Amino acid sequence: MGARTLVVGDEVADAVAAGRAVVALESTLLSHGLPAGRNREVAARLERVVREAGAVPATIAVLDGRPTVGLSESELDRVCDPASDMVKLSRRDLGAAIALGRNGATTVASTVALAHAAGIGAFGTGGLGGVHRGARESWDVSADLAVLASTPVLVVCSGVKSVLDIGATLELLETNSVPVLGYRTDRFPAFYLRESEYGVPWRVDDAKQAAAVVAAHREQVPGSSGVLLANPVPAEYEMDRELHDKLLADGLELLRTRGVQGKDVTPVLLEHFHTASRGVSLDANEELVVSNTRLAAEVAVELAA
Ligand code: PSU
Ligand code: MN
Repeated sequence: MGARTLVVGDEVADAVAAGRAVVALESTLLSHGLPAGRNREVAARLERVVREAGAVPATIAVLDGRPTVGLSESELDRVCDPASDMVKLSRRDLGAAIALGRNGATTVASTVALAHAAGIGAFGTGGLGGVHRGARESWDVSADLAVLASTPVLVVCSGVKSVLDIGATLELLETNSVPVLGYRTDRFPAFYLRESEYGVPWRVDDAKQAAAVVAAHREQVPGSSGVLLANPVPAEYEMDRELHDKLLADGLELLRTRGVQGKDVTPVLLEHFHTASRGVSLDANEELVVSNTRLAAEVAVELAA
């Protein structure tokens, strides 16, 4: 990604140049993960939370073929407007969207790539993409994993969605030398649920510790992988496990009968959860993204100190 094509907002560019804390935010969770209207409120809330923690927010998207880091208010309006017809862009899609002048929302993979190109080292989101169930046949493994393997950006998320094969995802993260830290937990979280059946290799208990690990990792393994900081959904918003398991079973069945594949899998499943739970999963989703974004900002502030 040449600096020539990257558009960086003034506030973000100034903060990066001065070594101040900046937090990248993705746009796919807005355009493809949340319903219209609600997504704009969440976009504003995320930026507010970053500022309250003393950092500068940088929401990322491709607009009219311009990869943009640090969206303005009107650009956030566009990203959240269904009429903009945002394409879900993984990292491989960036060149096409840029060359063809399209509007696109960035996933974890493409957000991390563009954040790194702009000199940003921390990113808060909802759930990382991973190895899908049945990947042995479908080969559906999110590009999020490969990008994290090769890009030194801290990603704060609530683990991966339970719709994925969590064990296989953790194995691939290990293969790719991506450190996984549990935030105040010894268990790897499962998005809507605070705990999966898998443990984390390392635990940290405050932002300072997390920042120290990130700094040491960057120093010891220069220019290599990112770090995953896994922060469970706030307890009061965790979904009931029984309801969760039923929605998941129904959702997987829905994918099968509708023949949903590829990049549509995650948005269709999220939408199924949101409607079938009558918004319960939506509240959980919003609160976990907010909590992860706040933590990303706290760690970014420590890293900048
Ligand atoms: N987490 C959310 N909502 C989302 C996603 C994650 O709370 O919409 C998105 C992220 O952008 C992530 C993507 O990178 O889902 C993974 O998609 P796939 O499995 O197609 O790689
Ligand atoms: Mn996929």
